[in-house]
Amino acid sequence: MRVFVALELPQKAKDNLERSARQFADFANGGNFVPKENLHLTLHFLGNVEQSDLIYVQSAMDSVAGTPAPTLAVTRFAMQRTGDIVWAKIRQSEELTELHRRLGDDLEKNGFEVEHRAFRPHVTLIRRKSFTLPFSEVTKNVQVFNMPFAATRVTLFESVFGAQGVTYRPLYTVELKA
Ligand code: 3AM
Repeated sequence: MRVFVALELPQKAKDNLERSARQFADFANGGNFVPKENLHLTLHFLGNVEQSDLIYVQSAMDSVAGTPAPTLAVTRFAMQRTGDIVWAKIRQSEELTELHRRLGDDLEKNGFEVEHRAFRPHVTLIRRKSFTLPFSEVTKNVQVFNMPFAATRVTLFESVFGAQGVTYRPLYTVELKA
């Protein structure tokens, strides 16, 4: 099964991102808007993992349970390098960097491969975006709700591809210290 570990976002944060997404939609020719309930901040993408190996992912997650919850805030909207994805960029913080690093180290100790590219915390909002105006013009019309919020839940999700597109099925969660 195809899995990844992510920070869940509080409902209020998802509501605010959805409000911004609706403003982007006014300028969209198409594109896949991530459904509100799917919004998340990926910490580590693991790809295909056998069901019987999930316990090793869970034990890596257990090692970060109770560590400080990062305070997240959207800084701005940006295009990902390939140019077809719109991200809400998330401010770096020590807690977030540390959570990402510790979880990555423990996943590696348990035999998983994790990416060593620089961690660019973000929430994906739109895939295959297509706008009627240049992105720099579009963003002038999109409000950034930058109120900080605590992200207290680290969840292992399975990506399930179905007729309705991708859905993310939560398999296991650990709580951080708020
Ligand atoms: O949180 P985002 O949207 O950036 O892009 C995929 C998504 O990240 C990423 O895993 C998250 C949940 O699907 N993803 C998918 N395939 C990937 C791959 N082959 C990948 N990340 C790295 N390598």
